[in-house]
Formats: sequence, C-alpha cells, structure tokens
Amino acid sequence: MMTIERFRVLWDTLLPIGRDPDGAGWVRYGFSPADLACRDWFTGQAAARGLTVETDRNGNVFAWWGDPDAGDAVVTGSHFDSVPHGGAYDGPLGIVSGLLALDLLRQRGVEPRRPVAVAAFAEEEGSRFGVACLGTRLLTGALDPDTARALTDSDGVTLAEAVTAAGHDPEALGADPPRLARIGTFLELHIEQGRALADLDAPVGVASAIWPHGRWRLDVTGEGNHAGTTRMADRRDPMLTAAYTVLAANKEARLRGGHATVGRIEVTPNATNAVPAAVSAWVDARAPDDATLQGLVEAIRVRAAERAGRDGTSATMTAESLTPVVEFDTGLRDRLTALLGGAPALPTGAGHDAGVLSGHVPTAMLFVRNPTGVSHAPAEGASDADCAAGVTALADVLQELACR
Ligand code: HGY
Ligand code: MN
Ligand code: MN
Repeated sequence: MMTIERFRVLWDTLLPIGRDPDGAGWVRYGFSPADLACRDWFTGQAAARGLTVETDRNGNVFAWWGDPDAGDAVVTGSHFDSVPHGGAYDGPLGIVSGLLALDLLRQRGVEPRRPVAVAAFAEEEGSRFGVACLGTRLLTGALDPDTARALTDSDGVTLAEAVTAAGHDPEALGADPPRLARIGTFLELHIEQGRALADLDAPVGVASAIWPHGRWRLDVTGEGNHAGTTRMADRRDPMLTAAYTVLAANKEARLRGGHATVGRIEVTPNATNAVPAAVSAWVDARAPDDATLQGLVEAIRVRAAERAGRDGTSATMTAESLTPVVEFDTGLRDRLTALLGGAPALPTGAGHDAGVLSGHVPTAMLFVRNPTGVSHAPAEGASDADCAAGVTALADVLQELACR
C-alpha cells in the first residue's frame, strides 16, 4: 500500500513550482521556466531512483527502469504543463503517481519482465502554442513538424525558438517511430475532471472512452469606428456577431447533449471607446460521438454566418485541432477493472495524451476521485487518501502488465 504520508511528502516537493504568487492556481506553460523547473524536478527524482532519463526529439521525457530497447515496455505518465491559472493535479498527479508506483514495486521486490518507464509529455494543454497534446501528436506523426515549428505563443515566440531555448534542436521535431515502437502498453493516471467517481463513492476508476473534441477559431471582421460618434444603425460591429455566436454555441450544445465553451477572446483594437475592427474567439466543442460533434460545430458555423449577415460583418470558423472519439482497448479496460476489484469504468470529456497514444499502442487510463469535479481551475483537487489509493492501484496494474 502507498501511504498517505509518502504521497504528501513527494507531492509537496513539486507543488511550489509554477504556483501563482497570488494564489491563483498554477501557470506552467510548455517549455516555460516553470515547465523546465518541473522537468528538472523529474530528472532529479528519476536519478535518485536510479532510472535512466532521456528526452526524445519532441521534448517528451522518459525515466526508464530497465533497458528501453528490450521492447514491449510498460509506460505510464502524463504532463506537467497547465492551463493558465489551472489546478495542481491535472497532469502532475500522473507523473508523481508513476514515480511512487515504481517505489512500491521495488518495495514489493518486483522484478519486471519488461522495461517500465514514467513519462512526462510536452505541452499537453496547448496553453502556450494552441495545439493540445503537442508532444504526443509530434511523437506519433499526428502533427506536421513544419506546422509545429511555426506555432507561436502570445508573445510571438515560435515553438522552434522555445525548444531551442530549452536546449533542443527544433529541426529534430517530428514523428519518432523507433521510440513509439518501444511502448508495448501505455497507462495514464489522471485526476478525474468531473464528479462521476464522487457520485459512485469510488476512489479510483478506469476510463472507457474520451469524447471527440476539438478547437475552432472564430474570426469576425467588421469596421472599426468611434464609440461615441458612430450611429448604431451605421455600425458593422464584430463583437455583436461574436457575442451572438457564443450564446448560440451554448444553446446548440445544450440541444445536442454536447459541450461548447468560449473561454478565450481577442479584440482588435481592444479599446473601450472604439467599435472593434475584428474579434477572434476560440470555440472548444465536445460531444458523446463524432456525428454529434460534427453537427454541433456545423450549427455554430451556420449561426455565426447568419448573424454576420445581419451585422454586416464576415465570420469564419477554422479548425485548430480535432480528436475523434477514443474507445480505450476493451480487453485492457476489463482486465484493469477486474484487477482493481470491480472499479467503475467511465468515459470522459477531457482530452489526454493517452487519447493520442491509444491509436498506436494498447492504452488505458486510471482516474482518481475529484470530490468537487472542478478542473482547469485552482480549486481542482483530490484527497491525499485517494491519491495514495491511486498510486497503489497504478502499482498493481503496472505489476500485472510488466510481470506477466
Ligand atoms: O482540454 C482538455 O480536455 C485537456 O485537459 N487538455
Ligand atoms: Mn487539462
Ligand atoms: Mn491533463
């Protein structure tokens, strides 16, 4: 059993990194100083355990127990990076739990028959460069490296410049079949981003599926003008079109049992006393199945165009990333639920590196109970007892997968 104390001791060594000094959550953007500090922490913890650390061509870090080239490795892990002012658990819990699970296996005297690794994947949230699961999409060839190199953050820094500053070669970014081939099974432990386990009164669950989801950029162009002298009838105000589209997205999602969110908006020139010239807004849309998601996005696109016609503006919606539905390996899922004493299997609306990898290797996810269900916000959290239970469950599964 993993003790609550041992979880808390290790957890507290990572917690201060990237924490907002005003207490507004954590800010750990991919390849930022906070992210690099997390990587240093990880490297130190891995070295203290005698694990061999390597960083792949895409900035994903692997800490190996055993020879990675022996093949058929059992890999666990997640990501360090966060959304702006996010919670402490989304991502890091999977990495801390992986290190502690290896501690538990060694304490049990387990001798794995195949390599085991804990991984920290790069820029899963896409908070800095706009593409979610950047590290695993590059690793698996799902993202074109030239496109990736040119991605820019809000300061105009390209991914190529950011990885260079982090000591990596941007020209090396790209698919890495030999490294992917090393992975026999991937297993991600993650805090649940919802309340299903709380409602089921279960500390640990097993993922069954990930909803299809994606991000669309809405660009609305109008006519910048004076807020005080421009008659209302003469305006071509893109903010009206954008605001209407936000409300329409919410309604269309509710009508379809999907989710649609606009959490980010940029206004040009962004002045209090000027009718905007242009407004960009990002739509995060998700639904239980691919067809429903497609219908939802199309409905939003149509409503935006209709409103633009009334406002005298022009509106376009451009897909920035799209992840089809992920059905996790059913054999692996059932093996885990049985091993974990009938732990519940549940879908999630949250994207994960496991979702990207599941198209290439047998993949599973474990969820740890989140009492409030809140995520992507400072209040995100799990009890130490449930986190310790998650580590024990992860160790049990790793032992099953690595020793059988
Ligand atoms: O956005 C997501 O679903 C994930 O947390 N990156
Ligand atoms: Mn997240
Ligand atoms: Mn995550």
